[in-house]
Amino acid sequence: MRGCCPLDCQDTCSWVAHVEEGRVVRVEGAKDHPFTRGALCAKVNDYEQRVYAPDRLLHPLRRSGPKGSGEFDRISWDEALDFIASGFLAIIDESGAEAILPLNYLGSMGVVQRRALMRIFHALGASRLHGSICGAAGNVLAEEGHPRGFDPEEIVHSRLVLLWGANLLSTSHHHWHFVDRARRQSGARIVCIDPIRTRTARACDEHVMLKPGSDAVLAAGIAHVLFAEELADVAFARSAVVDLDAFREQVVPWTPERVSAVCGVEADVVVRLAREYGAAHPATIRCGIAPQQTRAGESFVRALAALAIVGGHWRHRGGGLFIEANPVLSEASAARPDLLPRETRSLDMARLGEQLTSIALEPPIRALMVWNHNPAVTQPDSVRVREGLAREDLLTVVVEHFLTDTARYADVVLPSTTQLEHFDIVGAWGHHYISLNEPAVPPQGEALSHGEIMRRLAPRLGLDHPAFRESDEEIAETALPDGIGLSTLRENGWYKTTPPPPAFGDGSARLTIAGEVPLPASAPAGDMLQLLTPKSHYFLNSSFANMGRQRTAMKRPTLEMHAADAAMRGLLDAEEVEIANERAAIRAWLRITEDICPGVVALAGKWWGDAEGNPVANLLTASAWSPGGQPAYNDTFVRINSVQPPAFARPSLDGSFSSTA
Ligand SMILES: Nc1nc2c(c(=O)[nH]1)N[C@H]1C(S)=C(S)[C@@H](COP(=O)(O)OP(=O)(O)OC[C@H]3O[C@@H](n4cnc5c(=O)[nH]c(N)nc54)[C@H](O)[C@@H]3O)O[C@H]1N2
Ligand SMILES: Nc1nc2c(c(=O)[nH]1)N[C@H]1C(S)=C(S)[C@@H](COP(=O)(O)OP(=O)(O)OC[C@H]3O[C@@H](n4cnc5c(=O)[nH]c(N)nc54)[C@H](O)[C@@H]3O)O[C@H]1N2
Ligand code: SF4
Ligand SMILES: [Mo]
Repeated sequence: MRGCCPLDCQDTCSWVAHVEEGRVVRVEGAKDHPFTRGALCAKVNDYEQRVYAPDRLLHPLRRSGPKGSGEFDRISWDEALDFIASGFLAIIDESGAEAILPLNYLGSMGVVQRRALMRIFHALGASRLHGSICGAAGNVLAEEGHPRGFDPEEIVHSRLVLLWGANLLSTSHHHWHFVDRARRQSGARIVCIDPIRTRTARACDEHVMLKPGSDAVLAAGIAHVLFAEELADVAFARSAVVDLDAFREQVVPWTPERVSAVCGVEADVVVRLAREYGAAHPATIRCGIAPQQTRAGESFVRALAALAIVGGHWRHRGGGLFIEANPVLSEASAARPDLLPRETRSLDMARLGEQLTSIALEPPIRALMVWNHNPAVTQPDSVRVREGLAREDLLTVVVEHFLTDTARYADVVLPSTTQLEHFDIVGAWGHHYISLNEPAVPPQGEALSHGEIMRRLAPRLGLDHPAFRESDEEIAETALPDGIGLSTLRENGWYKTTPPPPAFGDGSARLTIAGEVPLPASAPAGDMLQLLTPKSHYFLNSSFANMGRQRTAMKRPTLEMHAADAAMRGLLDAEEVEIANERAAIRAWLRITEDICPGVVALAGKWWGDAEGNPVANLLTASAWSPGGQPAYNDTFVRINSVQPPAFARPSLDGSFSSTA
């Protein structure tokens, strides 16, 4: 059966599910899909294991113990939905519908799984949601009109690819294929700019190791050389932006020597990079997500957008800046915002901890329905998020596949179908294909698709608009562009849409590229190190952290540290360490390496609190955002201490400490 991967990944692969005697026995990447090219990734190539996992949620649950304890009793769907409906209606009566928050993210990118339930909350007049806990900084630039991508298959025409804080071989290896083809076909050079020598960095022609957060300075240095050596495409830049002179002024002080002192990159490397970047026609900057995740996220993206414009690379096919690409799909309309009874407030989804604990919010949030999201692990400042989720007066419903850290705080847990059990269509944020997903097997246990949950819950809330009677296929169809129906998608299992190419540089200059050149965040104390929390090879954010194979492959929570930093602290390879700051303390095993920038430590993988050492990285991150709302996960500094039994402090799930000494 033809389907596709629903996960929050730029590759959105198409797959074929092989069914024998009513069970999926294997999923394999669609061989005829131009982007998937027959391969899934190390996370997903046994997705059927997720369907039949022993810890899969298969029926509704109602809390029987304290919040967060994970103690539940099995209940029926009727009991669960009646309980939710009466709870919501009582809250609407007392505080108004805006006291209810539908909290969802990208656990599944399917149109039905993501949007169907929103129809209910729109019709009720509940609070809406905006913002992002991923790449909000890039979104800010896009809202200003900056193009942030093109058809990634065209990257094969590029002559120089700068993978700027992007770890493609782990996070989107189908994209790597096209980058590597540029190298094999036309001798393109591939340079990785990353504080860590990642799997991807090792596969590139060059790895430039820089201090985290110093990227805007490096970009300013490159621009400085482009202007100084007359390598800038001034005519193109002038036709695209309104502030070229201000930008040129801004980079004048950033000589290669000054850049070198800030970034830790040799001055002659800065000069050489700039010369290569000026000479390549075209060059592409492939901008990743992690470097956006600082208080200066927007300045980082603006600096890269500026380089692409000043270099004139957008003139050529396969050149410019690539952050993301989307097919033509009107996903939001499947959520039926037209059902809103009135203008309602919209809350920033990246500030959940603040919103659940703030006394200023009027009305306060009294009910949450969570789907496709594990905020207790993935939102910044999870100490505060968990404090909010633990509120006795908060009615929390979590729709999930598994009893995640978040689901443990729920009053009611509802079991969701997985991608092999429901119909859906999926857009993409890394290419231009709309993908079809046909169910391969019926729902397991009592799991329901989000469309079906909508159809059963809506009448209990007194909602009887025809939108609440639509089938999952009809819900999906609402998002499709004119002229494309499900029958079109069924021909191949996908359909490539081609959005118009970025229109700028046509003389109607309107963009801005000047701004500040932020310096990297500095440690609050001399003995503290900067904590990075990059994506892991085998987990998809916190998804799969409970799955046996993926967890075995990850071995154990591992903190990477430079040998010089370890020596200074007398720490030994493979020993257990405490990672602590004023917020919390978690534990991991040390890996001493030369492959990370000194002064920096990295904990890959969004582990759940049930892993040994409670290695939930976001217990350490602050409630801090860029001006555009980008969570600043990377602006986190920690102390690393050896764990000397028996005198170690072990944080509980809510971040408080209990001494085991
Ligand atoms: N295997 C796997 N794949 C995934 C995911 C996953 O969890 N696991 N998650 C998916 C999601 S939601 C996303 S957003 C994408 C993210 O995809 P990527 O952006 O490729 O992944 P990240 O690990 O967030 O960051 C990439 C690199 O940025 C580096 N970096 C960190 N700080 C800085 C900095 O200040 N400057 C520079 N230049 N580099 C820096 C990190 O060391 C890391 O190697 O991946 C998607 N794909
Ligand atoms: N410190 C730190 N924090 C980060 C990041 C970081 O790099 N460092 N990365 C950030 C980024 S880039 C992102 S995108 C976010 C990701 O944050 P989240 O969106 O919370 O990502 P996941 O951890 O994958 O959680 C998604 C949940 O959705 C569930 N799910 C999947 N499919 C379905 C479905 O069909 N139905 C239902 N009901 N549930 C489903 C999964 O089981 C999983 O528990 O995290 C952010 N947080
Ligand atoms: S996670 Fe990404 S690479 Fe892996 S199967 Fe899904 S879409 Fe493909
Ligand atoms: Mo993300």
